[in-house]
Amino acid sequence: MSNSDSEVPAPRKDHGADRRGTPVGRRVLLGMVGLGAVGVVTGGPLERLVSGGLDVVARKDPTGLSDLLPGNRFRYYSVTGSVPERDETDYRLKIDGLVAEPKTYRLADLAALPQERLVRDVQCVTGWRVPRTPFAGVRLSTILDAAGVSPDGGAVRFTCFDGEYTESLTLEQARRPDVLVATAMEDKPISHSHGGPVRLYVAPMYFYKSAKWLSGITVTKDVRPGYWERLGYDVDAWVGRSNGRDDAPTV
Ligand SMILES: Nc1nc2c(c(=O)[nH]1)N[C@H]1C(S)=C(S)[C@@H](COP(=O)(O)O)O[C@H]1N2
Ligand SMILES: [Mo]
Repeated sequence: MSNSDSEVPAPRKDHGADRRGTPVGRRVLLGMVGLGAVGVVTGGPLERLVSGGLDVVARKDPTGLSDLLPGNRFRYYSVTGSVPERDETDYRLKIDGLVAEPKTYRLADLAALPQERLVRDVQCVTGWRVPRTPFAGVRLSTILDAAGVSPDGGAVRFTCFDGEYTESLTLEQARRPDVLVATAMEDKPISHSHGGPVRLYVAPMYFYKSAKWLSGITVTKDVRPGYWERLGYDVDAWVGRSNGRDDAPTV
């Protein structure tokens, strides 16, 4: 595993969970970024998950606020212990499923397509946030259009070359202009730690939607919940309007 970026702490398999002394309990606390408040979710999918014994999602910083203090820093996340490195020689992105023409892209193919740059706030559902972070790459809609989505296609499933992480969007969400197949972050090629050479970037949603080490885009009929979504997070992960929050959107 490459974890060489100086600013990134060790990987946290449990999505920021602090195993030291955080009670795994009946309540799941989510830090409320910006408001400085703490949201409590009871009786929702996360709680059912906890009582069902799968407590990995609940075991997080109970306030999320401590993560805010250092400020403006990304946390490194990977659900797997090590991830292979891929570069221009061996990176491939495959689009398949309910499309007229499956395709495989290399980095140079992606670079040849029209590029889009967005500058928005990044927000992890556990509470930390990095304001005004540039991402650039190809709109996902460009890649979907090039493959020709079949009339029965209704959703998109994303897979990653870590072999484990998955994500999903409805086709309507996937076609938004602020959803990118990103090759640059902070105006540099995306580092391995941040999911390079290519990650998904879903600007209006919590950062768990932005699958790192993207290798597959499959058009499906229905949404298939992704890795964290099967563990209780919302599939529709709009910032400020999901995962137990109903504050105004922040992006
Ligand atoms: N493949 C993969 N993508 C992933 C994750 C992961 O563990 N594996 N974690 C998600 C979560 S919860 C967050 S907050 C961001 C973290 O991105 P970063 O490591 O670049 O800060 O990646 C998202 N995409
Ligand atoms: Mo996250």
